[in-house]
Amino acid sequence: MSLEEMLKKKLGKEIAAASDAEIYTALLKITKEKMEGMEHNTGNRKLYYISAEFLIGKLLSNNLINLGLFDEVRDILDKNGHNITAVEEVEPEPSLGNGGLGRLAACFLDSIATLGLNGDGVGLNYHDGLFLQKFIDNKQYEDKNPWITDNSWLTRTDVSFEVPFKDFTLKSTMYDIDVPGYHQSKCNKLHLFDIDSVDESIIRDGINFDKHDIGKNLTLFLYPDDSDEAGQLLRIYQQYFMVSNAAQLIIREAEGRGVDLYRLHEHVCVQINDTHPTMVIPELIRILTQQKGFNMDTAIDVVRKTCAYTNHTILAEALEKWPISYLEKVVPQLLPIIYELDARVRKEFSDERVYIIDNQNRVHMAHIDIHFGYAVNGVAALHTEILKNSELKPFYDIYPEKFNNKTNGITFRRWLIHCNHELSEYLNELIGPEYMDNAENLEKLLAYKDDEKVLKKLREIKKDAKIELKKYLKQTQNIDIDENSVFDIQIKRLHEYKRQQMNALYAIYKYKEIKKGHLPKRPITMIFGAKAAPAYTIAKDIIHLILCLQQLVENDPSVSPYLNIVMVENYNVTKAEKLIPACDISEQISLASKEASGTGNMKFMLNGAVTLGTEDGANVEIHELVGDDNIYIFGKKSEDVIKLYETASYRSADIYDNDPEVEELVDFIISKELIRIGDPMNLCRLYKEIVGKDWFMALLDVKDYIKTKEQMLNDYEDEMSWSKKALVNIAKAGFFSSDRTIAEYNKDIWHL
Ligand code: RUG
Repeated sequence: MSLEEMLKKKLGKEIAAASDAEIYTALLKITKEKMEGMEHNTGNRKLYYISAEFLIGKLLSNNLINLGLFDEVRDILDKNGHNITAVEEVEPEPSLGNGGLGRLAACFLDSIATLGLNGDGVGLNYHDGLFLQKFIDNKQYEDKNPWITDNSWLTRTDVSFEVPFKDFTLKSTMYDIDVPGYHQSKCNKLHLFDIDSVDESIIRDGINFDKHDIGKNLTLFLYPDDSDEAGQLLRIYQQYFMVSNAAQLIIREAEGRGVDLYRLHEHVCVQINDTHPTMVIPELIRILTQQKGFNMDTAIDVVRKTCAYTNHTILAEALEKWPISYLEKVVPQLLPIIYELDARVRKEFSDERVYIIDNQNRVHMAHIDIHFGYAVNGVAALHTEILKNSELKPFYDIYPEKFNNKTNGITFRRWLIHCNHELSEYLNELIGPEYMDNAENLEKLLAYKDDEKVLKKLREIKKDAKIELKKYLKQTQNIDIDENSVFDIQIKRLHEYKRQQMNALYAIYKYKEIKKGHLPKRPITMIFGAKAAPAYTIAKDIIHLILCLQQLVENDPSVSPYLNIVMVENYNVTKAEKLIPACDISEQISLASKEASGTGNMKFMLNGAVTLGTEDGANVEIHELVGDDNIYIFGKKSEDVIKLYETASYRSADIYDNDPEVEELVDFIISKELIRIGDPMNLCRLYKEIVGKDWFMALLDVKDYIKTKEQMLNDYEDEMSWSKKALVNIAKAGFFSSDRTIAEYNKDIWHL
């Protein structure tokens, strides 16, 4: 039966007569059936990629692309008076992640399947995911974010385990999402564990709920507020539930394959994505010793050869440390094992910085991973060097052979072929489709770097994407933007180290310049998108500042023709897919040393934006690849920043007091213009934070930042030379394909 006939049959009516929602559901069912009929990848060693987040985004188009059906479906819909973009709109976006960490896990699943490797994801089925962001009175409010509908990509399986906690046991249910590779005949799975008793009706006003009622709340939200003890305990419940299910699944599947558990490591590999799944190590040891007759030495040895850990941050506050007293309340069965692991470390090493349990009775999760796993990797070259030479130096001194770098990557299926059809079709025409299978072929584009026709076409494609974004923002937020302006975009989690506040200071600078009559050659559209963690006060104050600036500029007719500030509400994968193709200037302005890698930087580059960035994370590798002429680098280097921290010698107040230009920008946060619009409490708190502390040193780099951005805006006016920069960025992006990253993981760590 042809695809068109199948669709008609599923719909029970003519395609032309069906609604977009009916077509979406029918396509979902057809796609699911196709994937259910596919065999799973096989191999002697199987990977389990355990992660608290899988930011998978909408799946329909991507699944169709990977199954090779997208063009056919688009044509069938066109022929019948429908449009695939409108059908895509119907799909709810699962918000199973927060940012780069979760999106990386999703890109990795795509690449693992594409390379035909035997590897599944394991995580949790959060019913309301990360919160839905709303702006009310220029402030962020959090609401629930349900995404599971009657017809979803989830398939309920009959796999179920008992997960023992101190005071009760919970029975799990495993749901699966199929993961097809690009043009592959086999596929993999994402396993999401859940409990049947979860109860969404306990959520009241926004995202508040009773944190104690674990039987009802366990899988409601990703990252529930952990600013109090109940919140932290809930996170431990979630983490243990995730890893206990994972461990039981691993053992059951291994036994099902006839694996001798004493040789588990030869057949299984567990990748621990950040520290959230760390408890899988003591849990596996517990199961092997208590249920499978292993002695402690052997269990530790086997588990050590099975587990590998990826570190995604050097921020101390993001490296989890759980108080023993909390673990005691939730998972006392793990404590004897954690004590045993700590005792072994203490026996072998005298340096207390590498102990598992510190003198405040807290368990350092990353330390468990490093001692009792066989590999530790950072996610960009600079990040791994910082881990080895400073953050994790005492561990690197002990285990140099465990440390390795795996520079992050992104799947080109979603971040080029799907989100930018026009560009990918033009690339096909110019350099042939080989880049879709091997991204390094994008370099063929360099042959056209002086071809005016190609450069002009690239500019036209960018303009079309800007027009699309303009329509989208009008429709979704009733915001008007000008496609002839420069689009300067910063989209990422809201965090002080990412320095959205420094970008806001640039907005203040530009506003003041325009007020003084210094008009830019071309209007500028500054776009932000970011969620702040609900309990992160200063991050919310920064959002408030940006929204107040947006209102100020919008209502000032002497400024609005030249500057537009837009904060996109509820920034998510779907919005990123619209924003990234339309971007001219990609803002990657973290304080050097603090951004482990970044992956947005790679997505922007692939879509022909030029980076404005510090020498941080993967920006360093982008810089090396594109060369000085095709990136704008500013700010202090990571060595200098690390020294400033070590010597505790940074004082933002000194800069503020001694530099009237900086003082003028910062003072504007509490100016009468802004106080009239905003909440004085939030604005004053932010002002004080920047003058009195500025932990992530926005004032250190702000002037260099402004100067470099001005240079960029100037250079943008030379259309051909800018377009050439865009071309070089696209051509050099091949290195950042997650297929390359996964091939490296497999060669160096997984050996599947
Ligand atoms: O902040 C990092 C990004 O730099 C990185 O690109 C991404 C994927 O490796 O992970 C992000 N990350 C780190 N998200 N959460 C954390 C801390 O747990």
